[in-house]
Amino acid sequence: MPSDAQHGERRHIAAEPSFRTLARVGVNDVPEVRVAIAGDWHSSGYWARRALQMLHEQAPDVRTVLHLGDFNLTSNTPWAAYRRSVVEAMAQHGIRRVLVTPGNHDDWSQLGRRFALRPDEPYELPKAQAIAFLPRGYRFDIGGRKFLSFGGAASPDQDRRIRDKDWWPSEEPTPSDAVSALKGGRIDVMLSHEAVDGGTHFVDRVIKTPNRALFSDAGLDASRRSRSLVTGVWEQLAPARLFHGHMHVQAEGHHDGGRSVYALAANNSAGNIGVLDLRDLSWTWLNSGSASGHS
Ligand SMILES: [Mn+2]
Repeated sequence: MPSDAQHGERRHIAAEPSFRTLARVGVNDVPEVRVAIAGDWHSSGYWARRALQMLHEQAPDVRTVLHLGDFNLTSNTPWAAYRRSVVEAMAQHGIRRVLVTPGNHDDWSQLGRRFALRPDEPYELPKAQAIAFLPRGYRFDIGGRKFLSFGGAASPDQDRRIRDKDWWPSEEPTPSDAVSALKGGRIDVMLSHEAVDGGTHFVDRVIKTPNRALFSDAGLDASRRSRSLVTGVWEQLAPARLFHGHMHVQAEGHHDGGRSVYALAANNSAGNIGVLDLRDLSWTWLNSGSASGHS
């Protein structure tokens, strides 16, 4: 396997200098035709097991899960149990890698340090190397499709949180992150935690009626700023597909030029996970029970 992976990577680099095949956390010995994409899990080991079981039942060929953040990377004790649940469920259901586009509830003290040190490398968890967090602006290639991961989001309830414990200033993407993300040209699929403005009608409606009991003016300003920045990246790169989490609702929006936006719901909800066919970029929601729902 290592020599195959290396060979694949070399061939790939010759063709596409700015995209990587993720050799170290990769599945380069297996041609991938479909990948799964999942919304927020918030350290629910129960849900992670259920979602991966559902995935295995409905799409047993899938080897990669692209996670849209609020995976809840942290270092406390429930984290170890949750991480173990995810790793065990991955092994049980044939999932070779989980690549996380970080959310606002992933430990940016840890991520920020690591990404500053190695800006071009996925952060493979020391005790679970098949789970890797992607730097903001990271580009990669699976099944011939070009992906951009643009993680982070501003917490609208940041005034109720403790700085550097469960809220981090660096969770919010910056204008210079956006500039870097735009370099490297066109992409097929953008993955973000943060929502965009004008992506789906339902998310736009949710944004218009914020929970003012939880969210301060400053928090809502930060959220607006972060969303508008991610919206700019999305509009300028104009990918065929954008997938985001953060809003905890399932929605889809279809735009000119065959471009679509999918908002993924959080753990314990329908619309948390689905399958993207890399041949034609078609998307199928996976739901418990037989129906595959649309909102
Ligand atoms: Mn969340």
